Parts: sequence; C-alpha cells; structure tokens
Amino acid sequence: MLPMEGLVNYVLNRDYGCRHITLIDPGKQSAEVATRRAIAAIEAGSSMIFVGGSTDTPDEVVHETCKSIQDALELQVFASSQDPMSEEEKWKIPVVLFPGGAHALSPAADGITFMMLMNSKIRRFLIGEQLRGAPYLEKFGVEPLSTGYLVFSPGGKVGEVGEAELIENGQEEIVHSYALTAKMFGFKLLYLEAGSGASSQVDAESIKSAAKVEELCLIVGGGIRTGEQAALAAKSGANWVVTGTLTEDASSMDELKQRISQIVEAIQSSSS
Ligand code: 1GP
Repeated sequence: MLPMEGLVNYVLNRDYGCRHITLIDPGKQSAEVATRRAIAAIEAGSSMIFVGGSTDTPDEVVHETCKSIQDALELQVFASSQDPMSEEEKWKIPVVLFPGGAHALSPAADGITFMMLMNSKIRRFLIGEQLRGAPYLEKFGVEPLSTGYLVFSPGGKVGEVGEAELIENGQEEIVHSYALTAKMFGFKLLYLEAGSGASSQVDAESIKSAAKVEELCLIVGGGIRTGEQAALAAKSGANWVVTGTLTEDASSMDELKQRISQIVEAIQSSSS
C-alpha cells in the first residue's frame, strides 16, 4: 500500500535511518502464508515488502500473492482508522516486486525494483528481461525504482542463473566503479546481494565503498540472519537491509516477529 509521501520519496527518505525489507518468495509459500508472514513482519517493524526472488515463478502466482498482501494491508488501514489509538500510517507499507525476470510481474504491486544485473555476463539480465517487462509495467502503471543489482560471492542461485562475475572480498575499487556507473546511469538504488541463504553476507568494506557514492540509496541483502550482521551492514552504510530466509524458516509467527524485531532494533540503533 502506498505511503502518503509516495513510493520514491518514501524509499529514498533518509530521515528514518536504516530500514528493513522482508522478502517474500511466492514460489516458496502459498499466498495465504505469505500474507500472514508479511503482516507479522510489518508488526515487527519491517518498512517494505518485496515479492519475488525465484527465477521461475509465473505471473499468476506472483499476482495472487501481491493482491492478497494488499487486501490484508487495506483491512489493517481500515481497522486502524476506526481506532483513535492506532496509527493508520504504520500499515501504509509498499509492496514492491523484486523480479527474477519479466515473467514475475503483477499490476497489484505498488512498484518494482527495475534492475540491471550489472555484473551479469549475459545480455538477458543486463537489458533483455527489462525490454520484455517495460511495456507491461507501463500499461499497468507499476512504478519503477531504477536499481543497479550487484551480486557478491557466494552469490547462490541468482549468481548462477544470472551468470554473474561474482565480486569477492577485497574488490572495493571495482565496487566503487560499479556504484559510480550506477549513479551515472541515473539509477536511484544500488542493491548489494550475496545470494539468498548465503553463508556470508556482503562484506563491510564493499558496502562502505559503495556508500561513498552518496546519491545512491543502498540495499544490502543475502545471508543476514542476526541483529549483529544487520547492524554491520547498517553501520557500513546500508539504507535498507533485506532478509528473506529468516522469515521463511521461522517455526512460528512469534519466532518470525522476534527475529525481525531484533534486526530492526539493531539497524535502527546503528544508523541513528
Ligand atoms: C535475497 O537478499 C535477499 O535476494 C535475501 O537473502 O534469504 O539470505 O535473507 P536471505
């Protein structure tokens, strides 16, 4: 659901400090479970929901999940508007597509990370999927958030499928060049990705190097499971920290909320 200030302003607004994104992969759970998890995540302090991740989920499945989350958010906003003690704005959380390709789109989303996998070796992920998706996004009015996407070692599935020339620890100069290139292309966001379920997160020096390009809003994700790891990303310059797996493997909604609260507290106190 769109926040009052609009999607781009909300995403780029640094007054909030470092914020948290919960990534929901519609290929890995039903729309109903995805919705319950999204609502629990927002209760625990997540400020944005990404829908996507897998490279082979069809449109219908992505759409059903986006629609179901949006309906639940609308209900929450309505319920809060009836209760003077409750904050309506808290539920105006954007649902943004994080696509694996042009097949995973939905008109029910508030926006999309319109990405170039900058270190891919193949045309398909540099410009091909984007060419296929752009007319569809234009038609349905889904707002693009222009995003440079960089995959770091170990890279996981996205590194493999995207045929990324993985960035290793110690390559801060290359990271800085990529960040400058992203700025010069006019991208608003730069997403530093270690891969879903990665055994190690993007290293602090790489994040610091990208953060030198102040015009970019930095999203960091992949392999972050603890408050400590999230705090390291926030301290190094991340504006947003993404987690996916820790939501999906929580054994209950209470555990999910506890895990997310811990991350949100850690990033907020490290970035204020
Ligand atoms: C993947 O960065 C995200 O695109 C999230 O990774 O599943 O490891 O949290 P995790």
